[in-house]
Amino acid sequence: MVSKGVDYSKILKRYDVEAQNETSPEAIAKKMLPTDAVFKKVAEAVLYMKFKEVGPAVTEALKTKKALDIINDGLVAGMEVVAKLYADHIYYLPEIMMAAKTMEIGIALAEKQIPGGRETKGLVVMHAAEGDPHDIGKNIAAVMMRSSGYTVIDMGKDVAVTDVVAEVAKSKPMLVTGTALMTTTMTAFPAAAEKLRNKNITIPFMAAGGAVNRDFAESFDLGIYSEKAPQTPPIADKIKAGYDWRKIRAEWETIVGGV
Ligand code: B12
Repeated sequence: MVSKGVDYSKILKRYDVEAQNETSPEAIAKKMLPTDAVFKKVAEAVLYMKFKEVGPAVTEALKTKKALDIINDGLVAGMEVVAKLYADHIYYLPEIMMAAKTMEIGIALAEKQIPGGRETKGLVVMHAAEGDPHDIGKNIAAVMMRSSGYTVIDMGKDVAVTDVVAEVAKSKPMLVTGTALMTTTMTAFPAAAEKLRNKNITIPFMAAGGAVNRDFAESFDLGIYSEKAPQTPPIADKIKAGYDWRKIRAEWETIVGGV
């Protein structure tokens, strides 16, 4: 009811409620989703957690697009919108978990179409840090590495520093990666790198995940940084070409440029 003579501009407004009403998954998605109709359909299946629709969308996309592009430009693109919605408090944890599950169903399907049987480019050991249960980003990075022709030993999540060091000593990979999403777990990386150096192992140790930045990753010997999962294959290609951790650091921007 509006009364005459009352100045409504002086009445307290709930700006947070107003903002909530103005933003919606659809509005944000409009700005972020891929423009290509095929990739968009795949990304939307992830964004709206459509377990049953993601399979048919990926199968349809495989008729015209490459499997790796479907993963990067469709499935992961959809997950990036989900992450933005979470950051903006529009989506919550259950949506993140369901969207990740939807993405994984799609990735499993697309991955089958990536030509196998190629000679491996090299061996990589991947893990999520001791005490850290967050492995969605690592799983995406592992898919990117496998699809680019690397063999991956995925040690899983919450992997003890001593187990990482033992695995690296045993399997002699060209690169070891660690993921930390918690500030309390990222200290496992310098600890593991030191133990590796004590064994005269000098392969690059890639520190990644939301808790880590480039400064931290480069604060200990062997440490190199990767911000996004798709940056890992180009970095690995340079290691294969003979770059050590110092050279990767020196040329980091050029190596990951554009990815
Ligand atoms: C999903 C989630 C969980 C899930 C994890 C499920 C799983 N299987 O991963 C569950 C429910 C288990 C969980 C638990 C907890 N969580 Co949690 N969680 C999240 C959440 C919402 C999303 C993370 C995610 O998967 N994002 C999507 C992926 C795709 O993004 P990403 O991991 O960042 O990956 C990208 C990059 O980082 C990078 N990347 C990641 N890994 C790798 C690896 C390589 C090699 C490369 C190259 C790149 C790369 O590439 C990806 C994109 O390309 C975040 C919030 C957030 N904004 O990140 C909190 C968050 C990480 N959680 C947090 C916390 C505190 C917890 C708990 C301690 C909560 C609690 N009090 O119980 C517990 C952990 C308890 C324990 N010790 O076991 C905090 C961490 C705070 C901090 N700075 O330390 C966050 C940031 C939430 C917050 N804002 O407070 N969580």
